[in-house]
Amino acid sequence: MAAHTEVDYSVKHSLQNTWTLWFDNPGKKTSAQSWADNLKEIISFDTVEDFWSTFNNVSKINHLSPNSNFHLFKQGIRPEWEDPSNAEGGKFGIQLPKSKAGDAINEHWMNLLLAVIGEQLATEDEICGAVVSVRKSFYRIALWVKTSKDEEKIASISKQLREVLNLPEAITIDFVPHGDATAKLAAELAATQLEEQAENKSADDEANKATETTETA
Ligand code: MGP
Repeated sequence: MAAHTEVDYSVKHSLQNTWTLWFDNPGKKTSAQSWADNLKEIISFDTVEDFWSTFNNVSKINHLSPNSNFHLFKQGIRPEWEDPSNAEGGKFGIQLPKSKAGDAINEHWMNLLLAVIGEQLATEDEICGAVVSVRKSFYRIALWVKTSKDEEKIASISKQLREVLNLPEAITIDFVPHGDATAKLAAELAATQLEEQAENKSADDEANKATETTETA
């Protein structure tokens, strides 16, 4: 006769790290200043069971409105380029057209999360977090890592990522150092400031002209 084993459902299984889920939806394309204000910390968990109750209780990715992002990061790392753990790093991005991905995006996102929290990637120390982004015509899942310079590590993580996500060759994984994004943002900010200065100057010139005209009249 088979031995009777009792399963204790109250036992929780620890993860190696504590993870924090964040959400943001700026509603429209945002400026860098307002970006951080939109980030909302939702919950932190450190067990398999709490991961599932979180995952099962948040919106499915294909139900989110465009511009939404979920971020799952190791506790203590903010999902921003500016965080010291991200500052020298970069992200692997996989873009999936909405028309093709459909609700399969939920499975891709879940597989990425399981790989990350289950420490399935050999270079676990390099991992900062994972992001899923909903845009008008595509979804993007991304893995944020600490390095952007170690080409060997980058190639190895990319290969592992393709394996754990079971991605066909036709889907490309790109890698972008965060430095490129911050440089782009700095250039955009500088351009906006120059435009504002030019606008202020022409407003001043108009006002001066108006004063001169009033004085001569
Ligand atoms: P995004 O969502 O990473 O890029 O950043 P996406 O969807 O490819 O859009 P694109 O416009 O870059 O092509 C969108 C915008 O959000 C950026 O341009 C920044 O203004 C802001 N932003 C995003 N992130 C991840 C950060 C960040 O870490 N720090 C700051 N300061 N702004 C950010």
